[in-house]
Amino acid sequence: MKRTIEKLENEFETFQILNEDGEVVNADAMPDLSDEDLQELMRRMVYARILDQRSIALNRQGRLGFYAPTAGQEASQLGSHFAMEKEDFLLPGYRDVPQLIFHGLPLYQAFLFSRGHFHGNQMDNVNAVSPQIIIGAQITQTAGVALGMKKRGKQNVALTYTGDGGASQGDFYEGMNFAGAFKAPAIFVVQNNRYAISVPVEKQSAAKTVAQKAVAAGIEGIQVDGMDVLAVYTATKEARERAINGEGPTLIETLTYRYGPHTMAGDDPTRYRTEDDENEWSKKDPLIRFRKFLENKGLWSEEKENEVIESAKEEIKAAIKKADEQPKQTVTDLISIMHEELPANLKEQMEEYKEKESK
Ligand SMILES: Cc1ncc(C[n+]2csc(CCOP(=O)(O)OP(=O)(O)O)c2C)c(N)n1
Repeated sequence: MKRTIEKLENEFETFQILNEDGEVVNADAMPDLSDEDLQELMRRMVYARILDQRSIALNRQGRLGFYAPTAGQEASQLGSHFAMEKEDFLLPGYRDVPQLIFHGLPLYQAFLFSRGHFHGNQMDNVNAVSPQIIIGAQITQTAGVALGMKKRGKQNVALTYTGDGGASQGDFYEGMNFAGAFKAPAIFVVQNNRYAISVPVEKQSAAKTVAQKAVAAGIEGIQVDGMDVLAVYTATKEARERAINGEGPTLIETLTYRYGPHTMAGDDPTRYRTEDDENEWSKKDPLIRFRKFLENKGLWSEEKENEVIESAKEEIKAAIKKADEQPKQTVTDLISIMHEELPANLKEQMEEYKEKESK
């Protein structure tokens, strides 16, 4: 029995294209991306890094509410998202705001989501649901959305994100099993940043890799260097092609790290992570690695990066201003958006609050 597990686990090698120095170590797997695409990938990662820094500052100033830092995870988040088409359906977790923005959600709405304002959850013309807070719930939802797409004959996928903690939940196995049984066009991206808040991945599961969990569901699984944007993109692109060709779902485990705290609600990573560990991972930084790769090709410069940083800052400033200008939400707003036709108890409450709010 033990030998079976060992044999299986050894099958899951980490897929990588760029090493820490930005050198191509797997030329055969190099994706077919234009120079503009490569630059766009870098632009998105730089933008996300700036958005993260500004969101943390805004949170500290009391101008944002819930916020889960993203620095360190840019390649996992934006490399995978880059393989998606606009018509594909995105089911993000709470840390996946950058993907949601690049899928079409205006930034001011992402800020409203952070503040708990209902308009932040209104996905008008964006094929997505708002970020999931219930760990693992998005996996079963994704199986359902993907099956729906298949039944409608669409050539699209449903893609979801969770963390290693999510991969330790019951919903995770259930969702993958269901999607596998129905060969639903689903992609499950597990961003293994090594901790579920403070609980290390080794304490969550006896499995050596998250990717191997695909096997029991009868679906493909791959472990990817989550600090290598090209590897993450390539794995996701292939998963998407397989899914729309009717070959079923894929589980993608990206090995990554969040530099910041779990959320801005008081988590202190120094209580469960060592400085050595943090230093080790910062050497793997996805931006440094990809910047080196692009600079060697003459596709990136300090000047270009500064332009991206400045325009990101301007965009963020304008978006927070727009978020500030939105009308304060009322209870009647909340009630009115929940149902097409209100049930009797809510009709009653609606009247009650209309009265209160008119004063
Ligand atoms: C069902 C459920 N249980 C517990 C929580 C509390 N909780 C919030 S975040 C979190 C850790 C999740 O870790 P992981 O899935 O690895 O994602 P990460 O935050 O590292 O991106 C937990 C346990 C929750 N939100 N939902």
